[in-house]
Amino acid sequence: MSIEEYASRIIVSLDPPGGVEIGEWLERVYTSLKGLVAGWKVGWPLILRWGVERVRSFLASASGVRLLDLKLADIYNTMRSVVDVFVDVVDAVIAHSFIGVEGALAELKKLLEEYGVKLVLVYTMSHPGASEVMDQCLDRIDEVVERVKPWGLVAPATRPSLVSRARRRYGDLVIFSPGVGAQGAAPGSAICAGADYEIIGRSIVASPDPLRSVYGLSASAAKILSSCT
Ligand code: BMP
Repeated sequence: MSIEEYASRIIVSLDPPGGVEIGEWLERVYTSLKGLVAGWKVGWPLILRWGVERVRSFLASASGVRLLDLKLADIYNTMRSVVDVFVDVVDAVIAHSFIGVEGALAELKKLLEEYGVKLVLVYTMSHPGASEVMDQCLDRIDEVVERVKPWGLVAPATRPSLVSRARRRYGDLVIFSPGVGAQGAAPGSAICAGADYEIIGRSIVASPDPLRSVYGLSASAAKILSSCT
């Protein structure tokens, strides 16, 4: 896989590092990588530190896939009032699957469909503690995924067997895998396990030269990907 091919499978998690001037930092990351990476994930760290209006205007003009990662986990009525703030400037919204279908994910999916926005569900998470509870419930989570039929899933690069499990069950869903780089998973490893995209934050966005970091990640990924594809 070439540098461009691997980069086109990266979603950059735009979580601002401590101490940066956010406008300058975002400009540097975005202009270095736009057109090269697949897209951007925006969540609480950027929204709370930079403000809703600035984040909205960045998203409105950003090219690439725009994921809103607020990990929604509430009753439908509350999720709707949160989603309403961003629904016109994002392509997909991430919600937790453990909240269940009725009164929550069924209605959220319907609302997003009306806006032409896609739903991505968290399958299980990348931190070690996810194996204490979330991984134990995957059979139940599978029932939710099968009923809701989201567009995509988030599955952990740090536990590639679970990425493979999701891929085996859901051949047609788009799988996003966080955990590459700062959390320890090797670049390319989640793609090898069946992910479509690797979500990468700190290894790119905390670097003074994000483009160089993507090149470095791509070089590591090339070795892994040559043995699995
Ligand atoms: P980093 O590469 O800096 O670890 O960032 C990963 C990003 O993906 C963060 O925004 C984090 O909140 C998110 N994430 C994760 O790390 N694990 C998950 O299971 C789900 C996530 O959304």
